[in-house]
Order: sequence, then structure tokens, then C-alpha cells
Amino acid sequence: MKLYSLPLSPYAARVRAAIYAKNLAVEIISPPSDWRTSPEFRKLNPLVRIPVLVLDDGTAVAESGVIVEYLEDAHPEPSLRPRSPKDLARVRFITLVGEHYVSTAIMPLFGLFDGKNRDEAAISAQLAKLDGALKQLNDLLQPGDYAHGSRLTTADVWLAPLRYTLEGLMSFSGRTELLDRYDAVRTYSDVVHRDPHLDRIWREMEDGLKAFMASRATAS
Ligand SMILES: N[C@@H](CCC(=O)N[C@@H](CS)C(=O)NCC(=O)O)C(=O)O
Repeated sequence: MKLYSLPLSPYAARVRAAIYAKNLAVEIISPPSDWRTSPEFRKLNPLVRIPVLVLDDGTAVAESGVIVEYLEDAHPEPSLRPRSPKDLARVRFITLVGEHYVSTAIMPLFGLFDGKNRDEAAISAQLAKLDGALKQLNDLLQPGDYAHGSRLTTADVWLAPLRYTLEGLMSFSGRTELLDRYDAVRTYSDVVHRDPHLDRIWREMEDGLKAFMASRATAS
């Protein structure tokens, strides 16, 4: 199997965390430089997004959440799913809150803070959305624990890159107080650093950010 991945992409990092935790033999590769316009890449993923997992028979699996679930189904051990259906529903719920609410509130902020003529009203409105989503996520987490109990699950492979992205947003925007009221989300980075697989993707994302900032500095 091979995974088209980018170091800084939280979606690709999610899949890499699952691959590392499950100790799978997957070749992690960068997409070709023309991936956004390449007809071959579009054939692999009509959404033209990273990550994409390509199986040994050439089948492509796209969308980070779908890829993680595929890896669980195809390679069940070691499992990142709790056994009880009730616990699994909880893990999926926490994952979904991270994906549908927190992540969708974060992503536009990078563009809004980056603009030369900042739209302060739009920034405030988006920050209010993020604040609401962070409160919801925070209420679902226990400070110091994995997303659900004391072991790594499919929820954590998503929450770890999401938490890194929040770190990036705080430093990029200078709004370092963003998580002050959300202790469980704030201290989730300690959980990440205690887990070798989550810590590994955090460091890979840090390296990805350094490379991105260096390429921006060269371009400007
Ligand atoms: N919902 C998708 C999101 C993937 C995504 O948006 N990836 C970004 C990279 S971080 C991308 O490919 N964006 C398109 C682009 O950069 O042109 C997933 O979970 O895989």
C-alpha cells in the first residue's frame, strides 16, 4: 500500500497516526508536484484532495476518515476501536464533533488572519463559532485522558492533528488565549506527547510547518 501524504495536512497526519499505531507496511509518499491539475491524480480521487491510500491492487481510498475506517476493517489488529458498540458510538461521536464542528470552524480562520486587509467582523464571527465548537469538544473530554478512556482510538488519531492545528492557529494569529477556558482540549497536547504515535505525527507536522514557512519566505 502507499499513502499520498503531506506532512502538515491534518487529514494526512490522521491517517499516518493510524498507520503507525497499527504498524502497517505503507509507503508514505508526497504527491506529484502537479497533483492539483493531474488527470491521473483526479482519477485516484475525484475530490482532488490529500490524503489518498492506494492499495496493492491499485484501488484508491480517499477521505481521511474513510481511510482510517478501511484500515480498521482490513487490518483489525491492533484495534483502534473499543469493542462495545456503545463505546464505539461514543468514539465516533467525539470524532465527528472534531471533524464537523471544530475543524470546519478552524480552517477559514487561517485565510481570514492571513489577509492584508483583515475583515475584523468576519474574524470575530468565525472565532465565536470556533469558541462554541471548542466548548462542545471540551465537554466531551476528560483532562489527561485519551478521547475515550485510557487507550488510543480512532478518535485520537483525528484529535491529535486537530490539536496541532489549533496550536498553529494560536501562533499564526497571536490569539494565544484561544484554549484558556478549555482545559481538556488545551491539555490534550500532553496526551499526544505521551503517546509515541501521536507524538510522531505532531513532530512531523511541526517539521511540515517549518518547511512551509521557509517556502513562503523564499516566495515573498
Ligand atoms: N475531508 C478531507 C479533507 C482533505 C483536504 O482538504 N486536504 C487538503 C490538504 S490539507 C487538500 O487536499 N486541499 C486541496 C488543495 O490543497 O488543493 C479528508 O478528510 O481527507
